[in-house]
Amino acid sequence: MADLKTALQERAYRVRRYALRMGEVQGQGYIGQALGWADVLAVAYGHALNYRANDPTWEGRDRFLLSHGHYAIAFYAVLIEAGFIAESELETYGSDDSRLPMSGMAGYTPGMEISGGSLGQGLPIAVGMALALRHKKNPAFVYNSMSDGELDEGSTWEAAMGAAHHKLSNLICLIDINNQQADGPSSKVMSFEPLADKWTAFGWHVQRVDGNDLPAVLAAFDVARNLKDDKPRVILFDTLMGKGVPFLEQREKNHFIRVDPPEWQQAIAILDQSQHEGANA
Ligand SMILES: Cc1ncc(C[n+]2csc(CCOP(=O)(O)OP(=O)(O)O)c2C)c(N)n1
Ligand SMILES: [Mg+2]
Repeated sequence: MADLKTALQERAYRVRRYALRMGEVQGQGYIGQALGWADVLAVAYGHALNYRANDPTWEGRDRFLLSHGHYAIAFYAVLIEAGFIAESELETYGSDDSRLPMSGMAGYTPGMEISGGSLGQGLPIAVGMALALRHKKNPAFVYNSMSDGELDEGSTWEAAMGAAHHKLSNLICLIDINNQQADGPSSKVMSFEPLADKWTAFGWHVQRVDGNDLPAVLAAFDVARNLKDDKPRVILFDTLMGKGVPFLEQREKNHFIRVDPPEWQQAIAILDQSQHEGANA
């Protein structure tokens, strides 16, 4: 178990590092979100999901929907880590003809199931996929990865109601509660607490954990995958934008964290240093 946690922690470090390198290529990117969501993605692709990196459309794969398409930089980082994309390809991030456009696009990137980004569409699509898989007696899970801003969308709650009605125990929704949206803190834009109570009332099995506490993230995925009841499952992950790079964690939070050109390499150096120290601790 200790080995698994260490291996996942190393994966999370590399996900953060790939994301920072892509950010440097373009001089921009939703890096605060990528650093905050890296632990969840590392556990998803390093432990929880069934997939074949060399056969991304394998019928038996668990489906992972990137509903918040602007998190693409984070997702490409984990696709590199998982072997869907060569590391060298990150140099093309966001450029013309790249398979790594700045918002996630199905058909461009191996492993990208949907074109997210128009927020609030992932969960409704996930409900349809989960229904279809059950109909076909395919035991795969559907994971919907989404942001707290998507809780403002009525479509999210319609889908939540439908998932419980249809007893979609093959659906696992992962929500990044970073308390940030484009127009400010989520609590100021459209308050959603008490969030666990809301999902419970909608008929879901609910867990709420620190999304940057890797052992807690791992345990939550295991609970969600192994439950024996017939409810859809949601994991609410409280995360910190910029996690792992203290000067970005402390930077005034907004949807698009400012990073000056020399800071990309500084951030990578800090990340490497803390990984090195952690490995020798
Ligand atoms: C339906 C829809 N409305 C508005 C937008 C514009 N938009 C893009 S990102 C974003 C912020 C949504 O909140 P969240 O994803 O939680 O932001 P973050 O945590 O990344 O700052 C908005 C409103 C959109 N992409 N889709
Ligand atoms: Mg948010």
